[in-house]
Amino acid sequence: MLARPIAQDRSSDLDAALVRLGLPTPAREYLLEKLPHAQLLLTGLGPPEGRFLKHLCEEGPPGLYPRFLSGHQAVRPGTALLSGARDQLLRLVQAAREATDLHPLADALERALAVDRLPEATQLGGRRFLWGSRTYLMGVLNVTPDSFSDGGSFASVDRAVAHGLALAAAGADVVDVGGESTRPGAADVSAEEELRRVLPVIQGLRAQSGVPLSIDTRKAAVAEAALAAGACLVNDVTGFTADTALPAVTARAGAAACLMHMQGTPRTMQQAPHYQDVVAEVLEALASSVARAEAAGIPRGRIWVDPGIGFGKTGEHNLFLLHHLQELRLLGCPIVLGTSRKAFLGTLAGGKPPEQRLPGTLACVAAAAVTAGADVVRVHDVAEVRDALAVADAIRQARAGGTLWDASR
Ligand code: PMM
Repeated sequence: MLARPIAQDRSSDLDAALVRLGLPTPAREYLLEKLPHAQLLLTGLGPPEGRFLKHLCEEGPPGLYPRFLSGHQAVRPGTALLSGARDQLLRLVQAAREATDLHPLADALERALAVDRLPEATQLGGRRFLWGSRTYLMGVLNVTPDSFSDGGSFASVDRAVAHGLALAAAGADVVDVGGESTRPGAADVSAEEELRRVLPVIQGLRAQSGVPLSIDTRKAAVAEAALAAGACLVNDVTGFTADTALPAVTARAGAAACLMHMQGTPRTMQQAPHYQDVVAEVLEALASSVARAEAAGIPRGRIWVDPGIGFGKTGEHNLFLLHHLQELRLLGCPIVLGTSRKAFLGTLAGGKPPEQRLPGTLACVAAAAVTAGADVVRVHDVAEVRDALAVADAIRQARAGGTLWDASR
């Protein structure tokens, strides 16, 4: 059972309105607990949950509970929409808690009402990632002969290390080192070959820079050696589904994990991507990935999630996911977004090759930052994206609208 906020007042926006009313802080805090409106999409409801919601919301005292709209049960069984203010929804959670056997419904609703809460900060190397303060940058360093946009560019260790240092100097908060291409149709690489590519680069970067390093791999053997050499984040494009030893290796090293969603494998994923509801399926798969990470002992504050743009998804799927990225907030983890130079951006711009996709990349990261959809963007062009994010993050956080908005008066 899943309850997803598909539309929700943002507390920060509502608070700005309350400031305009001249209300003092305690009154604003009280109202922010009650007023925000949310539309929750419910899926996977059983008949008892459906009956309970219908009874309470349709026959309870007017105004006490949210509005309830049951889905077409012949077409979409177990679906419904709840629409109401926070205090109405909280009353419903309380009623579900007090009923027999409705705890899963209460839990699902409670999780949906907590999406405004910021994920726990992540400590990576010497740096603290304080979510909500700005959009963080993951710089891409592919040490592969065949990645789609930069394959072969950094084939020698010296060139790769120099590029990693340049990414750090340009403002990358973490540098993601990968030795296996995951572009559509890419062939598998052995652990030995992957290690031969990435290990000297990680060692070289570690010797010359304090920037946190991430290892982009699906293999426990590669991750283990990379973590021992100084990486502190494992970026697994299979979300801990490919190598069952990878979660434990990550946990043992005290490392963080970036868990991505992919439908299929790189070899076949773009042949016929298919979803009934791409957001729901990505959400459910990522929830399983997070559960695998937690079961291995990786704490919540060290788990990042990524919808896997372009991994077993059509251009339409990518755009729909980007439009609904906020729904992934339900997982309570920071959201990583990798759209840099990807094919759908080239298509939207009339068929541009990877080296001409920077404008599309900038538009995409800026849009995600303004809507607070992403906490980390994984990009090739760190300096350019950093400047775009400086503007987009400032727009999202703008609070000084003149004396009418001044909370201190
Ligand atoms: N994309 C690629 C590789 N690794 N990792 C994460 N977490 N998210 C992504 O979107 C992602 C990834 C493929 O792009 P590349 O060839 O430019 O590295």
